[in-house]
Amino acid sequence: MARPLRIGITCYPTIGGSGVVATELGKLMAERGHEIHFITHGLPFRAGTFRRNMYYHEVEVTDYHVFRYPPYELFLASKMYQAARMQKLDLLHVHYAVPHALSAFLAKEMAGDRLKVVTTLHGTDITILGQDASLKEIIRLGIRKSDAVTAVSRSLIRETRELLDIREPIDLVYNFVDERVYYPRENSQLRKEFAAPEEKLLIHISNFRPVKRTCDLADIFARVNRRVHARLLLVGEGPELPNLQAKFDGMGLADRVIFFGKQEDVAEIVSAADLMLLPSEKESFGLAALEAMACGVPTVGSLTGGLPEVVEHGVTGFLAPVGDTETMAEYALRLLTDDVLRAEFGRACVRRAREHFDSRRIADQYERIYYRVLGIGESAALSVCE
Ligand code: GMT
Repeated sequence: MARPLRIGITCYPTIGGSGVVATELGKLMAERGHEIHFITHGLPFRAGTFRRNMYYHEVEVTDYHVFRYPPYELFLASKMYQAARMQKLDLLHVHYAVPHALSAFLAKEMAGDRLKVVTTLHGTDITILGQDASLKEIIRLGIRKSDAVTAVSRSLIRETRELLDIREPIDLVYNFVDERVYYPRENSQLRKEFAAPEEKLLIHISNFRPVKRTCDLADIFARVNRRVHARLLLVGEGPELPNLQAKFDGMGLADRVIFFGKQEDVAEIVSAADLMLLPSEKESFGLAALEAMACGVPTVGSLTGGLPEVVEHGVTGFLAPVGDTETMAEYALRLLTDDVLRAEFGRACVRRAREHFDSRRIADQYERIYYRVLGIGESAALSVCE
């Protein structure tokens, strides 16, 4: 390592893939000897307890009486600037463009060009917000003023270029899981708590927003249940959850569904399942599919965004067009009714997770980008840009 860095990380600290990736990356970088300063409005989900080299600076928003909408992005920018000065930060790594890249830009304007900004695009910041004409230009500004921009899939890079007309280089850095946590576990005991021996276990993990198409999830599960006895594990919280619950009640399937709510240790639960379902409308990467894959659990999901870069169709899972619940249910049944095929997919899953989404490799890529923007060492010349 050239020299340990002082890195500020900003993300949404609540449940969601981008926050999980940012937090896990922070932990990995802290283990490598870098000093990590989370600058967020709450302690990031999965940050855990005290760790060496990890610090937390809370963004507090003052509700002054003239503010109809307290300007969170300005409080964040000020906190970034203060942390940069007090902790002598080398760079800010912000996850999710809106408003984090803009706040980082303001912090850099105050701190001077010595402070570098790396922005990681995660998906809906581009694929949903980037379509909003009133936000397009400001998102472009945040991206164009960053010293480096990364995206979590090739598909997201393509969409960023198309939607926002970005010509600057964008580094492709896939998401990762920590293989010390995500690996196939012998979970027969836990499994027994959820299902009878002859029953199959399906799982879905998300933030239950409309983009996850949870109605399709219910439809796929109902179709599967007509042919095999199955149960569905639901992990996460979100606005669609009450509707989904009502839908299962209406279908007479409520007793076959187990709602877990938010869970820290997803690896333990996912390892007990036979199959992950992810029928999303959009999915720039699909971290839940990777978490399952690393535990040897194949995914059946939709052919959308970056999901085909994660799930290899016919090898580590199956993908069908968005909304095609009939085909997704058929694929699920193919795997659930053939133990040999499922075991073969399971082995391929673990292999693929280790070969393509290994945490060390991804942390190396980010580290190279950090040194590159700072102009330190050989990495100044290296690039993984698309
Ligand atoms: O909607 C979500 O899944 C949450 C969202 C987020 O920003 O936390 O997830 C996005 O980033 C994840 C981490 O990079 C990706 O795995 C998800 O695919 C992406 N979600 C969408 O594109 C809908």
